[in-house]
Amino acid sequence: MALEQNIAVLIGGVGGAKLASGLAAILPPQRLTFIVNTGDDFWHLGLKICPDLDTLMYTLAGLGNPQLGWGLQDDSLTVLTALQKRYGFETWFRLGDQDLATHLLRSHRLRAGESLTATTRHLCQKLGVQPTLLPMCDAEVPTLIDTAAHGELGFQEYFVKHRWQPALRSIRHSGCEAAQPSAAVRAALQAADVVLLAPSNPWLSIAPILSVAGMRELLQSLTVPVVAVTPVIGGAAVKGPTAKIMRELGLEVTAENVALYYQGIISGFVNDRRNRTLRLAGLRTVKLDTLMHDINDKIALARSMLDWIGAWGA
Ligand code: FO1
Repeated sequence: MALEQNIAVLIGGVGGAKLASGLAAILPPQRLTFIVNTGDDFWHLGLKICPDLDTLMYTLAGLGNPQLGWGLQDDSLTVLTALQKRYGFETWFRLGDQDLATHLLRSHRLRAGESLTATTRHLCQKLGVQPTLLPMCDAEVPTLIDTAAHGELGFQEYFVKHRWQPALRSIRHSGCEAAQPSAAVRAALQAADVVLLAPSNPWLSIAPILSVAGMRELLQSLTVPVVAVTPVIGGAAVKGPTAKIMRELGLEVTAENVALYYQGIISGFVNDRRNRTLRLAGLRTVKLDTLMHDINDKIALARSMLDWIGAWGA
């Protein structure tokens, strides 16, 4: 893979952050842009929480909590404990003291009229994160999950409070029709030599990005490789609710069904060597080891995927 090529990555969640680490380890940071899901975002205790932006930012800054996959390593819960013990304010959403600094500063800057794109750039700069992190858009497009047991839930209510256990009936991206890719997102995609869809949950983490009005058309207008990485390995998801959601949507838990979900957007698909071979008209596929345990696995997957794509043109 020629290292002077620009890579843009659609990404969200913990699974995507793993591949991000591998890409960031082998690519010059000025060649790497992440377009991040903000459908998980919500206002909580008067603060704007952006889980997927923060997970990626902390991970790339080397500050992420490796056990949890989100939040900051070595954080504490003094403020949260005071809220609960002194004021009886129970919250199911665990916010660490140092993590709160991020939410306080971001909320302050947003309230001062700065865009989420500009605020994210400021936070990344302060943390020394060199690749570019772009929210998918600057408008709020909250993901809402309709469930049999509790009706419609906000994303974090579904994912954290109810631990993604309620059966999911449908998902909607509120405000997506009025949103648009930011100028920075548009520029990054048009400058990309390769676009990747990270092994994030397609329905929860990538779908919100694709729901932004004009985003699908923008991706379909590109003439460069657009390649997804399977989040499904051996009929299961590596982590989180992907497999459960596929079953609840009446889909067999296969890489084919992920590739079909992305049909019309992707020209390539990185399948896992444990999965059965995938054949879809017009789609280039390869089988790689997509299970990432440590940084070496992440680098190996990033390198082998970019080498495979780099050989397309040959
Ligand atoms: N996930 C949990 O399972 N429990 C939590 O209490 C929790 C708090 C939290 C705080 C900040 C943050 O950036 C992420 C947090 N997450 C928590 C993870 C978050 O719900 C997920 O990472 C994404 O929304 C889904 O990928």
